[in-house]
Amino acid sequence: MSSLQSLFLIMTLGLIVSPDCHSAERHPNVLFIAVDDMNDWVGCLGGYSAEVHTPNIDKLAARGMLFNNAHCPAPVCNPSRTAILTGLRPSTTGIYDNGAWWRPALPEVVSLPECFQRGGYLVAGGGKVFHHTPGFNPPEQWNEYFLQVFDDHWHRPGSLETLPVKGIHWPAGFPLNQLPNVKNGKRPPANPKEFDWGAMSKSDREMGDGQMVDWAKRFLKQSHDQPFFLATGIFRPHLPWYAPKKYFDLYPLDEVELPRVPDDDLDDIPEAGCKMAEYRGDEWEYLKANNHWKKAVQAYLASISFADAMVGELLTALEKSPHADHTIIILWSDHG
Ligand SMILES: [Ca+2]
Repeated sequence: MSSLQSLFLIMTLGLIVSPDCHSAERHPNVLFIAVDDMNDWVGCLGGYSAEVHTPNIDKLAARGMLFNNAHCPAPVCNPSRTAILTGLRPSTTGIYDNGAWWRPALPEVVSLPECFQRGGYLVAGGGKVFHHTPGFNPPEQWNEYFLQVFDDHWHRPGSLETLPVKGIHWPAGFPLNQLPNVKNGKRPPANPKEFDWGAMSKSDREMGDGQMVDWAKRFLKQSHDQPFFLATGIFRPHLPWYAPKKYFDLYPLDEVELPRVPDDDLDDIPEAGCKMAEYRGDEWEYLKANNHWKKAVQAYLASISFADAMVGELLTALEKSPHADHTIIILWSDHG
């Protein structure tokens, strides 16, 4: 289980050396890329038993520093992200799940974007940086924010400000995986609204992540009076595993390998962890009973490769920008 919960980081730094460039005296910019729910199934970490297509992340790892023994602070979004963005472990904050709003619990804490803001940085964010439910991303800590655009029923303008709202949007043909329980809203799964996967007939830039990346590319094209901290939160490979069809085509179903699940996998896990595994374990049984395990793995792989393509778009935009030689790049995932 530990490999599924790993968090990895890649850092690179380019420093200005040109003597005629005034920005040599400035603090470096930071491009901070979060990828949601991505485990070690990337080429540079070798966590998947077969080939996985992550050329952009692998290229970044090759030119930077890869932290291949990093561990996530918690196996779900909110506590992991709160820990990363405040520097405090869940055992210090008391935030262990997705329901606890971090700001009222930590009124004195200075978050990472606030820290940069106080240090004279221009602080911009887009997509899912803090957890994506309402109130979890205090707007005053950003100079500019591009709200997350969802590809599923969350998708609506300004969704982070207004959730929960009326007018649920379902992708055409929902559920794309055609699983009966998902169609009928029954358990398992615990959350049938997002327990879906399939190829979308959309271009990269029509996807929610693609729209966020387009915004970030526009930000990178501009020159800025201050050094910047640009946080970009890519939502895939978080469920639902929707991605353009070309990413599914990378992984023909008959070539998809299932992960090894040892019988004693939970023997070294504390009781609380076993309860968590038990709580969602029925979803895996449901997949197997409906002949969907391989299809789910295929969709997760496709979503990883789509996220990798989004990382590539950001890196290319940075390379072409006036900031290319004076920006630290950090890539991380909150958990697998
Ligand atoms: Ca997550």
